[in-house]
Amino acid sequence: MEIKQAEFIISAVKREQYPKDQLPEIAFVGRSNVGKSSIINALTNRKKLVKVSGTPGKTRLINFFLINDNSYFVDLPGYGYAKISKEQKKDWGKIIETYLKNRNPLKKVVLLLDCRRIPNEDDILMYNWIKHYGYNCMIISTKSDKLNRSELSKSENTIRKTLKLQENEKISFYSSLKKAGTEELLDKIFSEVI
Ligand SMILES: Nc1nc2c(ncn2[C@@H]2O[C@H](COP(=O)(O)OP(=O)(O)O)[C@@H](O)[C@H]2O)c(=O)[nH]1
Ligand SMILES: [Mg+2]
Repeated sequence: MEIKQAEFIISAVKREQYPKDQLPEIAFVGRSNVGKSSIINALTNRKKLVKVSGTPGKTRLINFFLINDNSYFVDLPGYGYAKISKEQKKDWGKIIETYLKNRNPLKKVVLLLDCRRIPNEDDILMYNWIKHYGYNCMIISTKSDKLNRSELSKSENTIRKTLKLQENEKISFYSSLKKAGTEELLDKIFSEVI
């Protein structure tokens, strides 16, 4: 699959600002600096649809992008930035929870994990949250250009073990730098969505 059109629609703070047209949504979430902005740009084949590496932890908004006029990519605020206050962390939780609760158009949550890092407590929590709310979770391990084949295989095992994945839960590896396998990855992202 190919993305021919990608258009920024709104940065939402409140539920009332979410799109009301009921088109299926695919949400992206992950630790700050995991490469979330980069992958959305790579998948949509746009250099600056989303700003890359602005001040981490500052985005408190949920950004909606209309894709091919038939679905949305939803950019959820990144978590785990060390320098934010407890108050800000609470805000983050509220923003994510408000979105995840009863979001009928949400068809899949893409959890991004850096292939060079062991998933931490926040990642595990996020994964369990997605499952708790009953959403289809897809895991993409980012920045795969940073590791060789055997290191990637090791990284896969670590992720599987840490998140206690079932055998049928797959991990996709991707590099927003190299962009190899973009169409195949998009096929997987959109499978069972539209
Ligand atoms: N080598 C490499 N660097 C990447 C890749 N994706 C993102 N980065 C870098 O990682 C940093 C954080 O990326 P960004 O997309 O802003 O992450 P975000 O905070 O999750 O939105 C930036 O310096 C990017 O250039 C990738 O696939 N390969
Ligand atoms: Mg970002």
